[in-house]
Amino acid sequence: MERRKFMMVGGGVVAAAAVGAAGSRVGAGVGTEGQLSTLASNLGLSGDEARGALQTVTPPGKYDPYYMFASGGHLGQIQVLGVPSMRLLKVIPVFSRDSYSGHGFGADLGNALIEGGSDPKKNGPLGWGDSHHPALSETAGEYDGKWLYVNDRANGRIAMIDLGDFKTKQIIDVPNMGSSHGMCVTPNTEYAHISSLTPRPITADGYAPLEKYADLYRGFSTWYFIDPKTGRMVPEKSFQIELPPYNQDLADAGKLASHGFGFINSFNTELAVGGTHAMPMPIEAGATKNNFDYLQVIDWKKAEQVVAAGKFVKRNGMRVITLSVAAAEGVLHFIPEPRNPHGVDVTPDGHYIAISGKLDPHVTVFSIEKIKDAIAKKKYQGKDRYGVPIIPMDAVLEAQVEVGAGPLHTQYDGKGNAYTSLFIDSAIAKWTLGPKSGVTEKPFTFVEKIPVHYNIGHLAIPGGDTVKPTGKYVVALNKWSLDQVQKLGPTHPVNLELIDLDSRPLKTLSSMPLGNSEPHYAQIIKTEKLHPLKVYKPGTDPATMAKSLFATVASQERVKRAGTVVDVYATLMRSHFSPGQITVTEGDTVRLHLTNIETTENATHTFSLPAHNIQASLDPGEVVNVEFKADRVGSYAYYCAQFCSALHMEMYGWLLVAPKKA
Ligand code: K7E
Ligand code: CUA
Repeated sequence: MERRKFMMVGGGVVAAAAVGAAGSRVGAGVGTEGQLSTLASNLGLSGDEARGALQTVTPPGKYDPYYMFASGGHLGQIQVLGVPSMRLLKVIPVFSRDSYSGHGFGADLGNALIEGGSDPKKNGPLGWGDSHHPALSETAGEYDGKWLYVNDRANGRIAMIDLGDFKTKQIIDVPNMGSSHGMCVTPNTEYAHISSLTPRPITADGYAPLEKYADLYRGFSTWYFIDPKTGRMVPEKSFQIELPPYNQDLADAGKLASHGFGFINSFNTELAVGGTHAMPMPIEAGATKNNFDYLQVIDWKKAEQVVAAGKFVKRNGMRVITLSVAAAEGVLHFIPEPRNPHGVDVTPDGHYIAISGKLDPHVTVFSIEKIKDAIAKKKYQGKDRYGVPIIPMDAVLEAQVEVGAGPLHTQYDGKGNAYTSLFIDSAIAKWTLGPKSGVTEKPFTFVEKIPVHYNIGHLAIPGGDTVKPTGKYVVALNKWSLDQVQKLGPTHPVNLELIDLDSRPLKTLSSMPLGNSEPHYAQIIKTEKLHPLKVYKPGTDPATMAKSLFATVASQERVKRAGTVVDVYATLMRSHFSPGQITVTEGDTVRLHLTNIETTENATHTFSLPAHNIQASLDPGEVVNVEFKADRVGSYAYYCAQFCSALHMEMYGWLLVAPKKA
């Protein structure tokens, strides 16, 4: 409200912006145009900079209208930002250990996820991951704010985060895959899809010499069935489709007109495996010889039927439709696409699929109607070396729009416009899908370009990959910040830039260098769509969201001993642990059952135990179990690491590990 009032002062946008940016400098901000423009000019702000500051300010105590869920790259987490303020509000640990939240440092849920979410035969135990593509759950093609899925590019894993408590609840090591990239959710969250990036041998031990690459290495497209009540992935109801050993890149699920289909880009149809010291041939050279790679079109509804008919093999517990069955049953088709594509993005109405080839200055647009028609009429130009039918590109091509150098990813504004990130140009290109855009009557026309700083990867618009984008902003997720911030040593932060979609030409509102890690993809959802918990019901186990068997109430704290196993039922409350002393004997197994009995939101405590690498964090109402072997004699002061009250410093207790009597 206040903002609007300022805006109306003689239309003095510049003046108003100055208060937004530097209100504290003038003490009580006085809304007269003269003072505000003086402020703006004293700060050396241009009109656009001042306007940007005003349009992005979220005043103290007010909420941002959008959440942005951005992946955390090789820090392995999810970052939650408010839009348009671009403030980093939370980091949700997923694949990597995190001592702030106690994820992977002794607390049972985090430990189970981190240790259990890897297959010891294949890759475990893993302590980090590389989160790339967050995918919010959807109902009827729109984000519903319930769950979030994300892939681990490094190890081929997939995770589920509950947006009730913003905690990771499930990590699955995807069988038969060693890495992953393409990740998406189908329009009614029927499936979370994850595909491999680098192929893996289908041999029993996961090894095969590179001379056997074409025969023994395979990619996979995995469809994890999602329990509609819990949001959890159910491996027994899921299936995989075997793919050639091309590199599978990004993936997107069809919607509306293309519902039931999945699209995965591929590169390296050359099957390059790199060179040796004696015969240098980098993969980048070997994998860029062909002028065309393939868009892989998967009919997942048909795949469901093929699996139901029993036409699958079981590999490492997963139901797999082999490549030959997928080709024969019409589950899999290929379409040539300009070489080395990266992004594939279905338009909000589902009619078109936009492909960006890193080495081609165009966005290539395919039509789902034409694809369906070609499949129905078996209009094929032949088969690839694995027997997969190839649909001629001409038969399904709708348009090619020249956008600039290094196009990667496309998002939509719901008003008929598309926005494509240009990595090499360091820019975003705007182009129109059709007359609805109001920009031009002519469909598939380049409109304008806005520079970004620098090397943009993904871009994100609120709802920009759903059936109903809600527009307003596009966030550029730039890999490099170069000269944009003061010097920090050779590695600079990534740089997010907020761009106003309603301005013509497009204008940058603000930039937010992020010194945390590299978000690859992000999705932006309206704040009102989420309904997070304030506190847990007393005694909740976050793994099940039900009452924990170990929940303890005040005055019921106790220590039980059975041989060398010591069970401690403890509570945490401002500002003490009960019990405040725990005495065990060297060699005992200690099982701590901790309950935070607070009922006030924000009243989080930790159980932090020095010398044992144990760190657990407990939200109000939460139960956490910690188990360890007391194999080091000594006196240890466990404490609460969260400054929770005036007597927080006093919130500690003693663990005594007494020597074993000879
Ligand atoms: Cu382009 Cu993993 Cu989506 Cu990074 S990927 S940018
Ligand atoms: Cu509890 Cu500090």
